[in-house]
Amino acid sequence: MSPSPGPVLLVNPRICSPKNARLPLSLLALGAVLEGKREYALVDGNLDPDATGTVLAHLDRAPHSLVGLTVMPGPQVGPAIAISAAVRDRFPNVPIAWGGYFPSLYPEAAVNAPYVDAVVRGAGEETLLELLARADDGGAPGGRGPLDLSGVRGVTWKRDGAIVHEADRPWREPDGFPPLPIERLGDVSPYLARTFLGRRTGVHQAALGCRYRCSFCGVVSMFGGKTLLSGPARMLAAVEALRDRHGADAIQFYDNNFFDSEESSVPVLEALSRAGLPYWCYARPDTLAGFSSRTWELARRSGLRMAYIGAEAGSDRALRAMHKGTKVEQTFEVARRCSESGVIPEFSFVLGGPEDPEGEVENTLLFVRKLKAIHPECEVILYFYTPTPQRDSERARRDGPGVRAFRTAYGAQEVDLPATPEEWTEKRWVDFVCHQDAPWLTPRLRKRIHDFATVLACRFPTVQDARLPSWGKAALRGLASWRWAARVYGSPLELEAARRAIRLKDPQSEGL
Ligand code: B12
Ligand code: SF4
Repeated sequence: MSPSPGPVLLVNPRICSPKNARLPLSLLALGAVLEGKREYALVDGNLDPDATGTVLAHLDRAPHSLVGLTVMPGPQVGPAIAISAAVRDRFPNVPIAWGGYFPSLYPEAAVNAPYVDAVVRGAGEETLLELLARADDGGAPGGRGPLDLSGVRGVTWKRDGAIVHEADRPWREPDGFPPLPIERLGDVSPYLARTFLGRRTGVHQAALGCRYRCSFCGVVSMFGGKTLLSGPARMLAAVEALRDRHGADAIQFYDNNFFDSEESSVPVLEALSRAGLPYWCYARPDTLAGFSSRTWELARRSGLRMAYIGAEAGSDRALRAMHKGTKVEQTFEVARRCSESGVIPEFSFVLGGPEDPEGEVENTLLFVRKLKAIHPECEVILYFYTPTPQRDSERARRDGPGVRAFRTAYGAQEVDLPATPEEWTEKRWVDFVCHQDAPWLTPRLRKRIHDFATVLACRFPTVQDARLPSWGKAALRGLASWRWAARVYGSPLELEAARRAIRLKDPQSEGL
């Protein structure tokens, strides 16, 4: 007879400082499907200074059926390794599963570690339930035999040490999932941050995926160019719950592309007008540029204050090469529309594709100056072009849509991607996933971009820094203005020193 099912522990390893912590949506989405079915607890390393100790204490108290960790590529992999290795060491029989973008994009590397039994690719809700059923069959909690996950869709696991990829699990419409059990977090105040938008900013993701296929973007590999829209009713209910039950006075939407089309956006905007909260979201230049004046007016009334817009490059040629599907004129048009509507656009760029880094970078810097002339308050985020490896479509056609179609090598020179979680923690790979560096950039070009970004950040201090007093911003502006006017960006040592002393927020690394 199988023993009774044990509790589940869901863990968000540290990815940012406590002041930047936001509601851990990945864990809450999983908790939602466990509610009423299974005992579970959440541990958030962003707030808990000793997440490993807390996890071990939970496991000490009761034999668990599973420890599940959510892992994003980059800075979260190291803390995920530390927690998983400590669990494996003290409780060798408790199954450990990783889910989220890191294992979904790099499943072979993620499972290639003694402290990971299974990785969950893509959507986690149904896969987690099936995984738990298998763990129970295997004799969990705590004293399981080997896990047998054959046939569990969306899982990559190890059978007798060999990596096995089960078929992909299709994504389900977001409206079919239960509401997030936010009250499970206890006091949510630490998650409702003071931002440019409000004193208590909540977060929500309404739709899933993105139907575009920009060649650099990890969302393409995760969702295969599909959007699953959420109805306005569910979104409004979630926003009102954040407002009325938890005291949120502003919202940050995490949808990869909040405005899918004008037609689908109008009912969403109408619903948000009823909620009456200022909000931030991700958007595309072509969609926003195509909105009618009426829809722009509705967007303004709905509370849209800031939109993070993937401008990406300053030439149509570069945009075509990235399969972005937008035109630079649309970015200018959005800057004008935002300016008229009092919306602050946060334009992000991916600088220096491998074909023409020097020319493309100079062109983009000029483009940024033109945008600043149209809308001086617009924010600019400069990343390096380090495309997330996409699925190999030829291989997918040949072998079927399985995980083998993920690339294990990268770029024209076919550089091998890391083969273990540990290798992914090396600085060069963390910089790579954070778009902070690319192998083909020369030291001169790196410095040029760094210097430009410093002058830009000081000449136009970010409105997102709600802590910095206005005298600090005025001082930075004054110091940087001659350089910006004369286009002298080289070695701005005085600005770097001033920025350090004044401690201006960096939206690029911290988010809103
Ligand atoms: C919030 C967020 C952050 C926050 C983290 C939260 C916080 N502050 O507490 C911050 C700002 C720190 C952050 C940082 C980074 N992020 Co981020 N982030 C997001 C964002 C906007 C939302 C994540 C989220 O909550 N999603 C909602 C949940 C419900 O979805 P989910 O996580 O996918 O979870 C589902 C499944 O994956 C699965 N699942 C997840 N975990 C687990 C665990 C188990 C056990 C199981 C079974 C299943 C499972 O089940 C869930 C339900 O189906 C996403 C975009 C997006 N919309 O997802 C980008 C995103 C995930 N980030 C991304 C990246 C790359 C980063 C960075 C590493 C780099 C960068 N430049 O952005 C940085 C690190 C920067 C640094 N210097 O530290 C990429 C990942 C893809 C890629 N290109 O590799 C995304 C997709 C953005 C993008 N479009 O490129 N990020
Ligand atoms: S960059 Fe934006 S629009 Fe393009 S695929 Fe990614 S999420 Fe979609």
